[in-house]
Amino acid sequence: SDPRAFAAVDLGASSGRVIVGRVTARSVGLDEVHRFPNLPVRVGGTLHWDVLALYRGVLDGLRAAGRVTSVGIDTWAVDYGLLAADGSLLGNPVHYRDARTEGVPERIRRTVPQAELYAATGVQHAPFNTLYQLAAAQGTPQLEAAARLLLMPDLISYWLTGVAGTELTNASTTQLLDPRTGDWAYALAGRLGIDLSLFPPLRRPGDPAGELLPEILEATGLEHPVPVVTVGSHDTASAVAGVPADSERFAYISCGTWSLAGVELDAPVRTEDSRAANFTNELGVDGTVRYLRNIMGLWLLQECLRSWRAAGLPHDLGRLLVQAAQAQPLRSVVDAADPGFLAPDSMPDRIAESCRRTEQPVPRDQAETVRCILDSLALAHRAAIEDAQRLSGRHVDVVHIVGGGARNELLCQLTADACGLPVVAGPAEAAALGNVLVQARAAGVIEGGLADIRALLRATQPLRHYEPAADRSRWNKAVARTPGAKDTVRT
Ligand code: ADP
Ligand code: LRH
Repeated sequence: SDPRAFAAVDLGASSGRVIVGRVTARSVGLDEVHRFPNLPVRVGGTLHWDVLALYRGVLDGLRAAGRVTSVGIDTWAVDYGLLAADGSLLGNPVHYRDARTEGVPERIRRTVPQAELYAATGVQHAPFNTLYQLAAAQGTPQLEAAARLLLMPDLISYWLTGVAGTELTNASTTQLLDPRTGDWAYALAGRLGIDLSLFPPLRRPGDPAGELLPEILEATGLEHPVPVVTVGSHDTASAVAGVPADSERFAYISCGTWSLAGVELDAPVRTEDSRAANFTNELGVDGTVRYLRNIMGLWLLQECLRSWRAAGLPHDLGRLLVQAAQAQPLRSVVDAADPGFLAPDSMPDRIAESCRRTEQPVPRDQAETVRCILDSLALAHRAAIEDAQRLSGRHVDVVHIVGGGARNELLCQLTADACGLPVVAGPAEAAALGNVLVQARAAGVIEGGLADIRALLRATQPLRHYEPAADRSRWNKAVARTPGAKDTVRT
């Protein structure tokens, strides 16, 4: 039969893209119809997302997509827009890297101890969790005036359809949801004075999310009706659905601006050990739990490139990676899970400073800085995958790397070597694929569960295989140089 087309809107922290997936029961083809940069803007001392530029990118992408069966939207987690009673946006959404949550977790912990927060939500401690952002916003005119809060993908969906909802996988990143019940953590929110009625009703991947409004059809040249389907609207949920695993015994690294590394489970792990190791239990597609750790990821590299470009230094990623492959391995490493790397700016200096602080040689040139970042990421990947297995009891034989980082051959090989496990790299656009295939299932084009979606991906997507080097001793020794890598809770 003829393939059916589905549009995935996938907004990542570094770029937005609209990708058309053409799907039959046996085939999946992707066509990237539009990609646009995601450039945050600092104004009045606050770091914002340029949400209207992103929205324009979405509209341009939908126009370029042409006739589609449906549209699905996923973006990064935790951030939100506030709406007035008339539906207008109250101010520009704040970026999760903004400093407004500084000191807020400490304040919250005086009301609700960390152990209770973890027991109620299963969410890691990270300063950008929606819970802390809302606590930081308490008493501001915007929050006082707000009638509704929409998480980023739900905001885009609302603008396209006029229908408001809160998608579950992304809601699970707010630190306001109980992952056992899949419903809000009412008691916790009550104690903190957070008004859960701001969130519109929960909806799940596969649920209908409305239809493109007449004005959108006109702006994009699409023909009525075009349904919007709820997908795993947290990009990492869609990316993990898009991992081409062939059994339960796999670890994944959703490797883009962040590295999200862990395993897929049936139920959350909320032990004290798990909390201390800063693992999070986010909800996935089809009732799964994404048990993972946040690692700074390629952000470290993106920020170095941005600094070098501004300084007039070479900043071609491909060339720097070739040079980094020739640089001395494991000369110095940093803790790639350290929240000290969260904020933007002067990344090469901060990496040098971290090396100095830990009494390691400071990178002497750009290639050594890139090598330091990639060695450090490989070590952090290893720590997360070892800890995930130990803490969950789920053992793995293979590491899947998906996202833009799957295109970084050096990083994939270093990760295989550090973990002592084979790495399967790809697809780079796993989030778009997870998004498209959940839509295709809702439309009846494909059937079954995540295992069937993954079998289809294995059969259709080009993947690269990396075998680990036989000798891991260098990596074993390097672990001692990143004492923080195991204990990422910064209290
Ligand atoms: P996000 O969704 O967070 O915006 P992506 O999954 O798109 O991130 O990954 C972006 C990253 O992927 C880039 O910062 C870059 O490091 C890496 N990447 C993309 N293409 C390549 C490539 N051809 N070679 C090496 N790395 C690449
Ligand atoms: C990756 C991601 C990640 C979150 C972070 C805020 O894009 O969604 O899963 O922790 O952004």
